[in-house]
Amino acid sequence: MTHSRIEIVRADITRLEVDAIVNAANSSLLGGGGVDGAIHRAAGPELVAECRLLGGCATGEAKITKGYRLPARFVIHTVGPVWRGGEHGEDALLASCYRSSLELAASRELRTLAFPAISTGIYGFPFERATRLALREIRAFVSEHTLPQRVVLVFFSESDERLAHALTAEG
Ligand code: AR6
Repeated sequence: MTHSRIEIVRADITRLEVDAIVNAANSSLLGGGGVDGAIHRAAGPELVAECRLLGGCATGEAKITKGYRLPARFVIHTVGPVWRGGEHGEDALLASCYRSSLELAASRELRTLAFPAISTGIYGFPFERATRLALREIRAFVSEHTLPQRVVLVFFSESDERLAHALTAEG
């Protein structure tokens, strides 16, 4: 069962009108490919200018900026782990990305938050393992906090969205 406050959608995350979208960034926070590149393109050059002031971000942590030209008001930048076989703390670091982003959103009193599938693209984290972990962390957080009120898990491809729906049915 998906929690009533957790939603799974297929979308381009840069189009979503939510309080904040999460960016699957790298530790420089200065942009890159994948969803990071799409977010920086859609937000405009002011985003990288603000990111330059943040001094990077450690893996598993999160930092917030404004959303500039995005429909989202804020961007929460988090740095997922690079998959190195699963024995290098990858699960704990990915869980920490979700928790840190949710904590930051709650501390800013944000009501709606959208996540991409962090680390499952260029960083190579196995999709099913990452999605189960994301669901577990988000469910645990929302059961203990009133904010964010709604959390959206965004998938880019139809097959990823379908698989995510199947995984939510597991429990
Ligand atoms: N909206 C929603 N999801 C998207 C979008 C989009 N517009 N574009 C891609 N995805 P990735 P990572 C999905 O590679 O694995 C960057 O260079 C994509 O299908 O963007 O955490 C950073 O700077 C995949 O499921 O992030 C880092 O160097 C998911 O987003 C590195 O990539 C994450 O894929 C981070 O790699």
